[in-house]
Amino acid sequence: MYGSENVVASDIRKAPDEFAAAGPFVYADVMNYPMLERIVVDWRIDWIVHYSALLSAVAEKNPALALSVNMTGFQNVLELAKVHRLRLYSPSTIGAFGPSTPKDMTPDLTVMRPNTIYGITKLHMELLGEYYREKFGVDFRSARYPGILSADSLPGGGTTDYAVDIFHHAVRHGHYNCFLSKDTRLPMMYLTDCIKGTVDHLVYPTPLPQSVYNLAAVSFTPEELAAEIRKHLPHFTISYPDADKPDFRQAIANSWPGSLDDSMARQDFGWKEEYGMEKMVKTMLTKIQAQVDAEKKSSV
Ligand code: VAH
Repeated sequence: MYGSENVVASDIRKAPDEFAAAGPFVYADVMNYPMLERIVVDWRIDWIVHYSALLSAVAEKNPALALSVNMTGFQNVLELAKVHRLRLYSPSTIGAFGPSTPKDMTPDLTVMRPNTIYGITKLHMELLGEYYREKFGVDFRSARYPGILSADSLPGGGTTDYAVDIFHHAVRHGHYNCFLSKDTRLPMMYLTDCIKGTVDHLVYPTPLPQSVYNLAAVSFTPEELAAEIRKHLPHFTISYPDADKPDFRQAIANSWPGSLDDSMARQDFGWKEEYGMEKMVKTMLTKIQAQVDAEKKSSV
């Protein structure tokens, strides 16, 4: 949209080869405020899109690191946005809801008592961002992402990871041992839709009525996803944990909504998904099959 020459990407790890030539890429530790401020000044940054966070499953395994990165890291970029008058976009998650939240068609504004470190840190982000917007006029924007599916990156330690893993196993092995129960309904979205919804929200010319919006596309269970995959791979099989030995991520998933009401995002900035279940499954399988074919070709 603005050209990669106008975007400074950053991480604490080297950029993947395919991104290295795309534009400026710098080392940035979100825990280091002076370092971040130097980047803002040296590169004349005016918008920050902040994604640094430990996801739900890894956060439960390392609460101290999750609190540092997810909370202190966000507080650093929020303070920078205040001091340097920056626009700040940082995504929240369905994980910011909790077990007492209405599970079906969960609205933007409702009971929010998350019982995971990830959810607590993301709710902290929402509330602090909203405070800075109201108190200091910071242009803070956020959307609650569902599980995001992409064929181009491997899962990053989340509870919705099964919805990506399943495709790689279906194409490569014909079977998948799902770590969630077959009836676990969760909101999901294909990456292309996530990027479009994020950019539409980020570039909207004026601050919107809400700081934080639900974003939704589809909701499905592992069993429903497996059935859709079988339309393309008829012999695909899936197995689930024993009911009396659930995976630790089952309790996390059980605390989240099964579907979201994102009508306010559709009303306020024209959000609309392009990928429904059929198109998403076909796209994921096609992309991953192409990856497998390329691997076989290069190994010959
Ligand atoms: C997770 N993929 O599973 C992330 C996401 C909706 C959940 O935030 O932790």
